[in-house]
Amino acid sequence: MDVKVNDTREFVQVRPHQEGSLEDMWQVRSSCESHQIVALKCSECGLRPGAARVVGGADMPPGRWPWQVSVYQGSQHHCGGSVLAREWIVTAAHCVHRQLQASSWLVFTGIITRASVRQEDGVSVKKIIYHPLYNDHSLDYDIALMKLQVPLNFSDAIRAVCLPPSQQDLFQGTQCWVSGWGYTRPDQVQVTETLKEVLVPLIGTKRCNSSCMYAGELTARMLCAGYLQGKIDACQGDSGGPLVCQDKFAWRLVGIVSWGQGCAEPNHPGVYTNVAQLLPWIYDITEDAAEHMSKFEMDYKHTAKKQP
Ligand code: 4AZ
Repeated sequence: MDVKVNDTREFVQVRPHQEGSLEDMWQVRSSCESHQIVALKCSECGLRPGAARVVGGADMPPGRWPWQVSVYQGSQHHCGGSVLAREWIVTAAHCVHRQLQASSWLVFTGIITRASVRQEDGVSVKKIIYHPLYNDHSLDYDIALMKLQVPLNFSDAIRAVCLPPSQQDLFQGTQCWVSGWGYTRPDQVQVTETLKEVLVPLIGTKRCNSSCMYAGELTARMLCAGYLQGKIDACQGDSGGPLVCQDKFAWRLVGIVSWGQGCAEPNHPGVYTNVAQLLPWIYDITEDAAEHMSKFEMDYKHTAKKQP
């Protein structure tokens, strides 16, 4: 049912416990005396276009990872990133903190193959903000936001990813995906031509921080994903890009490619920025919390408020 309210200064009041049809329960009001406003908004993040097709076998169809962007410094791919909203890209602080001049950067969206990139299609950056607690030595708080000069036009190939809820049990073994144009062999110092993806299961932080792995180097702002036997991992050039996990509702940005000891080495899985730990900062900077707040997050806030 559609409820048409003339302009944004009007409210629809829904009376609880009233018999009759839904229409009878709606009352249009010009103020909200209870000060209890519930806004409903269609959430469009984290969805792939319905009709993605694999053309010609192994090539990745555009729109498989529609939030994946390539962040260029000058005319070179420098890092990955993800679309959070029409005007916001999220990437790693270590990708950008040495060069905060916005005009040095360009963002390319909706691409799979870098050869198809025309410099003039890059979107200019208005400002770059990295986390105030970012530590260049430990890579703690490895997150940065880029505000774009012009909002993106969303399409089947360009869409936003959802953020994770602040409280979610992410179990060891959860199957997540990392994508990027980074090195495909640790000894081959070259970014790839086409976007690659790999499935990487999450690894518990306790385990990843054990003496045979990262021996206490991981902070609460980090998480691990990958394989103890090595062989499959993110690598240089993937930094800043997305680690996404799918839940019942959508794909969510659980991690940002951050660091690791080498690439794909045994007992040294990829280390990712733990996005769920940095949500207040992201919301604060983008000033648009409700836009990409997940259903879980709303539920959580709701129940948290109810408690005395
Ligand atoms: C890097 O140098 C880098 N194996 C990114 C990811 C990983 C290692 C290094 C994870 O940007």
